[in-house]
Amino acid sequence: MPDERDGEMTLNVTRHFSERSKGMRASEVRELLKLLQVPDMISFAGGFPNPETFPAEIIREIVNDVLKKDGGQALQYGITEGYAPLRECVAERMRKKSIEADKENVLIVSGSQQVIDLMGKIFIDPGDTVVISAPTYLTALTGFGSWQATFESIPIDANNMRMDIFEDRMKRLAKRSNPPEIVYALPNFQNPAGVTMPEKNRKRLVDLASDYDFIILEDDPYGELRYVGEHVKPIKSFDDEGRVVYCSTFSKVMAPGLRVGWVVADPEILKKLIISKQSADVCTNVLGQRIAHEYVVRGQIDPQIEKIKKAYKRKMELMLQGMDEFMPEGIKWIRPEGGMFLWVELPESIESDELLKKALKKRVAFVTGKAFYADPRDGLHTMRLNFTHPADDMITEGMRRLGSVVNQEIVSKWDRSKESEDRKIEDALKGSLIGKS
Ligand code: PMP
Ligand code: G9A
Repeated sequence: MPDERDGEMTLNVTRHFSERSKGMRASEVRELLKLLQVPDMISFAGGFPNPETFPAEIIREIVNDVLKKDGGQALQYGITEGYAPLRECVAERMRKKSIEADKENVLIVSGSQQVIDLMGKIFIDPGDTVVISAPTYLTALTGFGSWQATFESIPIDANNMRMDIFEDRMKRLAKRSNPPEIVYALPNFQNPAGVTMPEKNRKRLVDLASDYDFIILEDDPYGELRYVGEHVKPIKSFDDEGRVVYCSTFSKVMAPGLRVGWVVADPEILKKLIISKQSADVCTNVLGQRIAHEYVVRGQIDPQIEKIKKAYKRKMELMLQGMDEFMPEGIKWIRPEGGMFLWVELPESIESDELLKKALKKRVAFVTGKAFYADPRDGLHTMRLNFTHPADDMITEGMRRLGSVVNQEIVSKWDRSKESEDRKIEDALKGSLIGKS
């Protein structure tokens, strides 16, 4: 029934929302984006590529050529599976990464974000379990969460997901009537903590998938962005049962605005993903796919990756220098080997929520660590810093501002705890004979 107020019927829309939508959670990164328009704001918040790396001129030429030669097709609806020559190119690139794939195993998607949604749609019934690392990519939490998944969180260390804890948890969960459906893994330069899974853990994960009968979603948007150390083979390359679904994207190595990503899966899973994509968006942006395809066949992608790696390595080093220079004692961080993020642990006395409010006033933004946990009580003293988006000099300036906010917070916390200690001493003195003659 509509509500009646002053004799007029008003809509109470809340009661029309589905149960599913009631549990949906907004992405903190997307919300913070709105603040970033403030002049002088230096943002370490969104996982944004640096716009100066975008190959706008080459894309302009490609768009011209494609529209001149084939405008009729490039502006038409495409098939849901994706532009066949692009699927072919992607499969070839996958084979170079030791993933056995041909065109038929590849679906082009509207950014790899869509894969999380489609995987939720095809595998998750309300209450089904998705195993995640803690912390994990926040839009995986909101994405699987919107399909009413229940999360099992596995802590991380410098080697990504803690495999000892993972195995113990699997043993326990296997006894339940509905053991985990999906393990969501981010093996390379994980978002948010920047940590990478060693090869032996990747192999172990695949063995465990077989033992405990779950599907792995391997999300790999950052794999190409390694600045130090050696490339590690994808989890999918160890999969001979078709249990691993691999996805990646052109967002971080070309331009995220194109919204072109891909997924590699065995035919049975791929077919379901395709059907579920049909009703999501019919097909991926066709012009975007044509641009990505031309970009690859014109031999632009590998030099572009090299160029980006060089710029981001420098930015990462600038941020690390800023940490060394401006952060007080007691702050810990993980040195990433690639990717886009630095994960910072603050002392127990500092909550990153409070810190963010103060940092924003000093015109520097970050994402609070708790956004990356399924349990809202976790990660209160952590934060994620993105080093790829700001200009080089802004990284140093942003670190100076952030360092001063952290220092002030530590001093004011110390002052407050000293004040309360002082009060206790004063109270104790009142009742004692010290100083009384
Ligand atoms: N997965 C992870 C871990 C990400 O960090 C991102 C983007 N920040 C995505 C998926 C989605 O990227 P896109 O949709 O642009 O391909
Ligand atoms: O803007 C987005 O949603 C993409 C970036 C994600 C992130 O900051 O992790």
